[in-house]
Amino acid sequence: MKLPDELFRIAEDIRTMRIRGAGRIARAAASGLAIVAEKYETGDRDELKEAILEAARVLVSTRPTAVSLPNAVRFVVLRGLNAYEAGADIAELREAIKTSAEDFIHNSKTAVERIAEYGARRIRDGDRVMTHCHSTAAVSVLLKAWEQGKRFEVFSTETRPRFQGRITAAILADAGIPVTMIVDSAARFFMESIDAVVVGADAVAANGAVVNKIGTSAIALAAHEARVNFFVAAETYKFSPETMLGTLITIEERDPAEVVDRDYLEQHPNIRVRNPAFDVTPPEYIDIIITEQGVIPPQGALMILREEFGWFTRSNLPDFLRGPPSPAHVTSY
Ligand code: RI2
Repeated sequence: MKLPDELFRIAEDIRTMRIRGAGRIARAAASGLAIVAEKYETGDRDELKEAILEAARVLVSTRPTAVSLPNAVRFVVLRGLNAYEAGADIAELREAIKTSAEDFIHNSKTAVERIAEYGARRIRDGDRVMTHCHSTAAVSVLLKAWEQGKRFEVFSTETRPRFQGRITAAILADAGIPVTMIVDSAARFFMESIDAVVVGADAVAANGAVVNKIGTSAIALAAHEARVNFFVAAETYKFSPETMLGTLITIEERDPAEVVDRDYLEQHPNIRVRNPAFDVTPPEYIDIIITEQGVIPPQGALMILREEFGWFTRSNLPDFLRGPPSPAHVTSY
């Protein structure tokens, strides 16, 4: 089976974080499946189905934490499998995959726009807002509020070790929003002067816990201590259906060389460096989750999951799309 090179390029870009951010990863995965549907050379619908499943496997194995990735792949594959089982011929099967990928990408972009609208209502004139990492959803809330004429300032963490906070700060500054960049460990120092924290999410669990960039839970703890509102902006495809069944979300650990350079690691072989990419913020520290369906308290996560993923437990998905990624993908690259 020779899958198109473009598919492997997308997978590699996700793995190395050239494509990053939970929403972007999901849209890239959907487009990867559409490419396979369009370009995989065969006249046999069974072979095309296998190629799509193999492509799905390649994509979901790239990064283990952002649930948007398997959710996007499931959305596209499930419609393809349904068409296949309904007797679609090869052209119809190609079309089913392509249109469901397009639908996912369209819905995903619309969801971010709605989140911006709902979230902007929570930003007030004169606020000082803190954010962490680079989340398209969180940034869109801030940009929308600014566009509506609200005037506020933002404290943006730099976000070690990959410095995604620099992307956030640049986008906000380009829009004219006053922005102050701080090191991650300064979050508590500044918290007493902050009115609200807005972050994105890589995954939301059934109990309302939010998995987001490492450091988020410490910021949430500091916000909780200082009685500062803590908002999460997350599309519903970041909610994890597996957690309805009690599965824990896997936290990705990345290469120690992202934290300290290889020379240092070689000079100090007895120092162990660990690099978890995400952490878990418990629901008690979260005031609201802003979704495209509306604003919910974290306790409403299960309701969203039932509505959006009621099909999950009874679907005809293959096993590898129903469980968490294998532990092989969790070790550093
Ligand atoms: P959007 C990112 O993960 C960050 O943790 C960010 O908060 C989250 O995805 C959501 O991003 P990474 O890919 O979907 O930088 O809101 O590891 O853009």
